[in-house]
Amino acid sequence: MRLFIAIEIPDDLKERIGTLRVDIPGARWVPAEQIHLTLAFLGEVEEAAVVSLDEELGRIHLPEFKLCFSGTGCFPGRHRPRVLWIGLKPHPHLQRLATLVREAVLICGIHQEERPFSPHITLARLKLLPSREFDSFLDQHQKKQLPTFRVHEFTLFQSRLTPQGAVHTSVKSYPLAAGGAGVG
Ligand code: 2AM
Repeated sequence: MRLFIAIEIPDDLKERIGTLRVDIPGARWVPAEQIHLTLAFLGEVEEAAVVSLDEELGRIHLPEFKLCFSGTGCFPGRHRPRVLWIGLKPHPHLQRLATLVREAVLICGIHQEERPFSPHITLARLKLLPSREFDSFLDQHQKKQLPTFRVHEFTLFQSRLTPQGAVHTSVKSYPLAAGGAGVG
């Protein structure tokens, strides 16, 4: 199974983020219903390892928390953008959750990319060099404000690659403890 672990975004926010979509040459926009915040990308995982992964993810105990969006940007840089994203204000619980999730993956012997966790929500993937439309999108949304949202669980997703693009299905969600102190 091709797997990743992410935080789901509430439907109303996904719709709202979806409305940011504009015509940028070479941009493949993430469909609104697929918008998520990736904690760890696992790639292909053997069925046997999924059982222990489920156990390890179930051991994670953290309080729920609130997240705030914070502007837009791109990876790896503005001169050669590949990923256009919306950022999130750093939150200690988010960082801790990503660390625990990645440790759980490691304990199960599943290989994962060693990219440091950089909280973002991918809006579009880009195939061409920056255009006027791209520059004006970033300029326009640099200080974009969106409503905060409460993170009360994280989810193991399966990603199936199809000729029409990746199809994401939720495998299982893991709750965070209710009543945690939020920020923002
Ligand atoms: P990102 O868009 O937040 O950067 C599911 O495929 C998710 O896993 C993607 O949305 C992507 O997160 C993340 N991911 C990280 N590395 C990946 C890779 N090598 N191939 C596909 N997805 C990857």
